[in-house]
Amino acid sequence: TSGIGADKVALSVTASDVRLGMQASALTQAVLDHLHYSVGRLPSVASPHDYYRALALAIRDRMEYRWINTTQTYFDLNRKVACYLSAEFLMGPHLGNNLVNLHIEQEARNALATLGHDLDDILACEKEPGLGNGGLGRLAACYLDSLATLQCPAVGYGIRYEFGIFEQEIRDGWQTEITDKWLRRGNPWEIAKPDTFYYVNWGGHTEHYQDEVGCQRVRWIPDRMVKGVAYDTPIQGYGVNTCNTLRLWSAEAVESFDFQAFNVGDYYQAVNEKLVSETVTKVLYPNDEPASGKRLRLAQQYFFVTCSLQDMLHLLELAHAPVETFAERFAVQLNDTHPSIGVAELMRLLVDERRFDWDAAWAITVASFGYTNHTLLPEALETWPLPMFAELLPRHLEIIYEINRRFLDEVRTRFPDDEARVARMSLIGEEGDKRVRMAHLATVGSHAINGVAALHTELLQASILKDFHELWPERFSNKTNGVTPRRFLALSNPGLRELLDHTLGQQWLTEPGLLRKLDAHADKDAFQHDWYAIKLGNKQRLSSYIHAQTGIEIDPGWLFDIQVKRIHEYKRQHLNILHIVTMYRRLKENPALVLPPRAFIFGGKAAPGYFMAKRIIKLINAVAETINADPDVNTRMKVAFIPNFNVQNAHLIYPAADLSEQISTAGKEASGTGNMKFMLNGALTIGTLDGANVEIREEVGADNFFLFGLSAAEVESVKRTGYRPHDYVAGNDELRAVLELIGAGHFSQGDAEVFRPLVDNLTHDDPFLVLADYAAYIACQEQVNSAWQDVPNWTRMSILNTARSGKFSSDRAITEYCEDIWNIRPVTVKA
Ligand code: GPV
Repeated sequence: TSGIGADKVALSVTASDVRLGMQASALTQAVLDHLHYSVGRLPSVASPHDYYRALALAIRDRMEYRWINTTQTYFDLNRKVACYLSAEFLMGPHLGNNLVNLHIEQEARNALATLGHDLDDILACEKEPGLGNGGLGRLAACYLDSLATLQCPAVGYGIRYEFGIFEQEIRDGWQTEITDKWLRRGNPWEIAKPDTFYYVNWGGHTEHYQDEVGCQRVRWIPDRMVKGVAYDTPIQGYGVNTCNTLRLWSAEAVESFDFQAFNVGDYYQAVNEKLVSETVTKVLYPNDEPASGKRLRLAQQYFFVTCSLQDMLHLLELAHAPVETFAERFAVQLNDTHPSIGVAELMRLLVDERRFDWDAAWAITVASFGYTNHTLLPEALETWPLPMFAELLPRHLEIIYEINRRFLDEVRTRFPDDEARVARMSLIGEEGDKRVRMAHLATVGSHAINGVAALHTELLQASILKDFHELWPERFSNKTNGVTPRRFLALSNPGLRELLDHTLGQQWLTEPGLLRKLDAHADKDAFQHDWYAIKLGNKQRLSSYIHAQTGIEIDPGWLFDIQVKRIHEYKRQHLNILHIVTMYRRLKENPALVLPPRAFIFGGKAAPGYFMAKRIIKLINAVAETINADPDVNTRMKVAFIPNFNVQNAHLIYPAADLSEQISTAGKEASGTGNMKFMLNGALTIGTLDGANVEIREEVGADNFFLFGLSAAEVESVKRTGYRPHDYVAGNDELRAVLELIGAGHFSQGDAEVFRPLVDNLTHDDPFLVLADYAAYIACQEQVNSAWQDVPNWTRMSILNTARSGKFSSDRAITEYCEDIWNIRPVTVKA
C-alpha cells in the first residue's frame, strides 16, 4: 500500500474502516459516498466545487483517526504541549497540503480521474481561509506544519474570523476591497465543538473584599459577557501519524444573562448588547504592522486569549493535574504582542479565581510565557490608552499596575537613582496620554524573548528592549524564521520536487540540509538543463495565470523579477518602480540600448486606510499600462500587478521567479519570509542587508546574491546627521528626470495631482531613504542584467540558492524553539 499506516486499525476505533482506505479505489468510493450523504448531489450534476467538498471530507475522515489518536497520546503521556497563541493563522488551502502530508496525491488524482475530474481543477475550488495579513500569520501556519511534522505536542490557538483579509480587486489601477466571505460555502476542514466553550467578560468594575480566611481579594463585576466556542482544524504532519489541532474561537451570545444591567435595563438594550458582543470575531483587522488602536481589536485579543488559557486550565483538570504544574504542562508562546494580555489574564485566573498568592502565580506565569517580537517600527508597537483599557478590562489594569509596581521596584534595586530608566521601562507610558505598553508587559511576563532574525534580535536588544536586555540578558535569544518546504516546494513546485526526489531521495523534505548535495550538480550541463526547463515551465504557468487575471501577456523566456508582499513604504515597492521608470526612460532615449527583456511582477495588499500604500499600487498599475502599451519598450520590458496576492496564488508565484526583490530599508524588515520562499525555489535575491537577507547571503555566498544599499548602521547615521533627500535629487540628473516624469503625469494621462503626494514625500521627507539607495540599486540591477545573460552561470547560481536554503526550513526554527524556549520533546504517535 502507498498510504502511511493505512493498513492497520486499532481495535479501540469504532468508526467503520471504510473511511480509512488510502488507495485510489477507496478514495473514489469515499468521494461518491460524501457526494451522496454529505453534499447531497447526484454525481452527474455535481459541480467541481461539490467534488472539492466531497474529496475534502473524505480526506478529513482519513485524518480523523490520527487526529483523535494524537490528542489521546498527548493526554495519556501527560506531555508538555506548546500553545502557540496568535491573532492570525494564514493557513492557505488545506486540501493540497493534506494530500502531500498524507502522501496520497497520486491516489487522489487517480480517484478523481476515475470520476472524470482533474485534481488540479478540484484543488482550485478551495477558498483559502485568509485569517491573517501577511508574514506574521503565515509564519504561524508554517510553524504548525513543522510542529506536527516533528511530532511535537502543540496546539495553535486563534480567532475564527467570520471575514478574513479582504479580497483585492484592481479597478482603474486602484485597489478596491471586497469582503471575504470565506465561510459562505461551508468549511469542510473544521469541526465545531459546541460543548467546548468558555465565558468571556468585559467592562464593569472591581470590588475588594476579605475572604473567609481573612485574605484581601478582588472580585471583578463585569457588565457584559460573551461565549467563545471552539472550532478545530486538523494539522497533519508530513509522513507521520501526528495530527495536531488548530483551535479557533468564535464569539456567540450567551443564551441567558442575569447581570444586573440586564435586569434593570430595558430588554431591547440588552438584546442589542448581545448583538454587539457577537461582533467580536466578525472581522480580521487588515492593518499589517501599524497597530490599529481600536477598542474592538483589544476585545478580540482578550477574547481569544482568555478562551485559550481557560482551555489549558480545563485540560489540566481533566488530567487531574494540579494547577501548580501549569508551566510544566504548557509552553505558551505569544506571537507578537497581540496575545500579551495573556500575562495579566493568567495572573487573574490564578490569583482571583484559583486563589493563588501573587508570587506563586507570577512564577508560573513567567515560566509559561515566551514572547516573539516581529517588528521594531515604532508605529507598529501596541499601546492602549488607559481610559479605553480601564473601561474594557478594569481588573486587568489593576493587575498590570501591580505587576508594574513590583517590576519597577526590581529595576530600582538593580539600578539605583536612575528614574529615567524606570520611566523608560514602565509598563505604563506617560509621554502624552497615558498608555499601556504591551511589548513591556509581554517582556516582563516571559522567561524567553526572541527576535526573528539575527540582525533583528541584535537591533531589538540595542533599541526598543535595550533596558530589558541589560536587566535580563539571559532571557533573550534569536530564532531566525523559517518556512515549510512541504507547502512551498513539494506542493507548489511539483516539477522541482520530482527532480529533487530523483537526485537526492525524498528525505530532503524533512532533512533540508540534504539540499546541499545539489552543490555537486550545479555545474553539470544536463542537470542545469533540467533545472532550466522546470523553471521555464513554472514561468509558463504563472504567465498564463497573469494573462487570465490581467490580460497582460508575458514571454516566459524573459527574466521574471518579482516583488510580492504587503505594500508598505518601508518595503519600498516605490524604489522598484523608480528602477522601472529609469529603464523606460533609457530605452525611450536610446532605442538601440541592449537590455535583456524583463517582466516586473508585483503583488500585495495595502491596508485600506494607508494613503501612500494605495497610491503606490496605483503608480505600479499606471506605469504598467503605459509601458505595456508602448511598442518602443514593450519588447524589452513589461509590468504586471497580480491582484489579490494570497497563499493560493503564491503557489504559482514563488516557483516562477528568477529574481527576488527584498529591498526594504536596512533595519526595518524584522526578517521576511517571502525571501526564503523565493530562495528555496531557486530565485536569486537582490536585496539590502536587512532581516534574514543577511543570513540568506551568508548561506548562499556573497557571489550568488545581489547586495546593494546602506546598512542598518549607515541608515541610522544618515538619519542622525540630518537626511536631505533633495540633495540626492539635485545630485542625480536621471533620478530627477524620473521623479519629474512621474510627478508631471506622464503615467497618468497628464494628471499631475495623483502622484504628487508620492513624489513630494520622497523629495522632502523620504522616511525610508528610497533616494539615498536609488543609485546603488540601479547599479546593482545592471549587474543583474549582465549576470542574466550568462545562462549557465545564472542557472548554477539558481541551483546553489536552493541547495543552501536548508537553514530556512521552519523545521529548523521549531527545533530551536522546542529546545531553547519550550522544553518540548517529540512523541511518536502510533498507527
Ligand atoms: I508586528 N510582521 C507582520 O507580518 N505583521 C505584523 O503585524 C508584524 C510583523 C512580519 C514582519 O514584518 C516580517 O519581517 C517577519 O518576517 C514576519 O512578521 C514574521 O516574523
